[in-house]
Amino acid sequence: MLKVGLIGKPNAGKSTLFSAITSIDVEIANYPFTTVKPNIGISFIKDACPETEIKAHCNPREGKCIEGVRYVPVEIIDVPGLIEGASEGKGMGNEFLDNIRDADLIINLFDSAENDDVTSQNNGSMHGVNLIKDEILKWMKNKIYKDWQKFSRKEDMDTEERIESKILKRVATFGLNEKDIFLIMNKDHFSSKLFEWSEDDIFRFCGDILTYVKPMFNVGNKADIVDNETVDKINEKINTHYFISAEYELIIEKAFTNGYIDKDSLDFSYTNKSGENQKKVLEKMKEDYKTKRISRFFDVLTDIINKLGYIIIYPVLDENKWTDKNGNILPDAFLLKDGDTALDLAYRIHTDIGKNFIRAVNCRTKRIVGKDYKLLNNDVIKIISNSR
Ligand SMILES: Nc1nc2c(ncn2[C@@H]2O[C@H](COP(=O)(O)OP(=O)(O)OP(=O)(O)O)[C@@H](O)[C@H]2O)c(=O)[nH]1
Ligand SMILES: [Mg+2]
Repeated sequence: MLKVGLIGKPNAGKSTLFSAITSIDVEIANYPFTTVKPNIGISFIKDACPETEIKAHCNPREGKCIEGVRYVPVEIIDVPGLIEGASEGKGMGNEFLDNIRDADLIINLFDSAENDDVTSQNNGSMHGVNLIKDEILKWMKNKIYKDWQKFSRKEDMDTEERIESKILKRVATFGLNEKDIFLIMNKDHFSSKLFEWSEDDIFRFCGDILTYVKPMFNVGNKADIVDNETVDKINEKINTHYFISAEYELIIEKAFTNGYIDKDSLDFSYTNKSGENQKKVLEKMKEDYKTKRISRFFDVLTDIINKLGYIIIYPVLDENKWTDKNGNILPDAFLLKDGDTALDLAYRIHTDIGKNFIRAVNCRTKRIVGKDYKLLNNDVIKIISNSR
């Protein structure tokens, strides 16, 4: 399952957002360090479910499907707030940074309303954005650079071992594998002699981790209490167009779970349970979504996932009915990466199926495809293998 880490300064609204998108009640308060240990929950990204094409209702093993919209589960990790010096143990310390190890992508949630002075580098929301990134980079760098001279000298002496495998000894702790290191070494330039790597090179390597392996996205929260001008200014400085309101997300989620509205999207209708007060709040919110630059978090997450080249694939056993062996319709929805092949899907289902792969069927076109077939988003695929 895709794992998304929510990080940011204390009070940025991480737990509010976590609560809204996972429907798990957690402590939310207007003081720093409310969260003292990470919260882990499940949220969803949405996809048009292929069920509509076969005029049937799917039976998702995980997640759900509502009116042809498939909710594909993703894991959300709400990390306690980080402050300047966190990489050296200040505030809640750096042990929580370890949670990033599991994350496939990181959302750096910042408070768009923090300190109006968005023109200054050292104050306000910009400070929050840069501070978090700096702390993560420092934390990684410290772990890699520790005793580097001794480590690199020793590793350089071994001429047999691949450089990726040597570096892995230092970065496995961040959840990287040799493939990730290979990717970074291909995208950026580093000496093949580890001893020649300077502290700056290692900083750069860490920056590459946050670009290529665990991409970090800045998302501005509390957009409900800032004007469009502030949003524009922030956008200019850090080039993010992702602005949300965790508070509004929570209002919608609560209104929906309490049965005041019929959907958790903005095209909701009121049920007869909703009173005047609820309607007033929800109408004001709806208006703000129209006039202020606030996006729904689901749309932001979907956009990020698309940008990163994730695709959703539906593996089935019966190419006509799109079912598994028990007759469940479209039981699984897997997140894979653009460029992944039918063979990658086979391995994803099970190592044995990957090893014994024969061919696959594109269930939409009914065409037989080989192991190198490049999967397309929303493909329904049958894998034929020799394994039992
Ligand atoms: N106006 C507004 N307030 C918000 C929003 N999101 C959160 N808040 C408020 O900001 C305060 C902090 O929210 P939390 O969710 O506890 O923040 P956090 O980032 O989890 O904080 P720590 O756990 O201390 O790191 C609370 O008073 C929230 O009600 C938002 O989108 N708009
Ligand atoms: Mg919190």
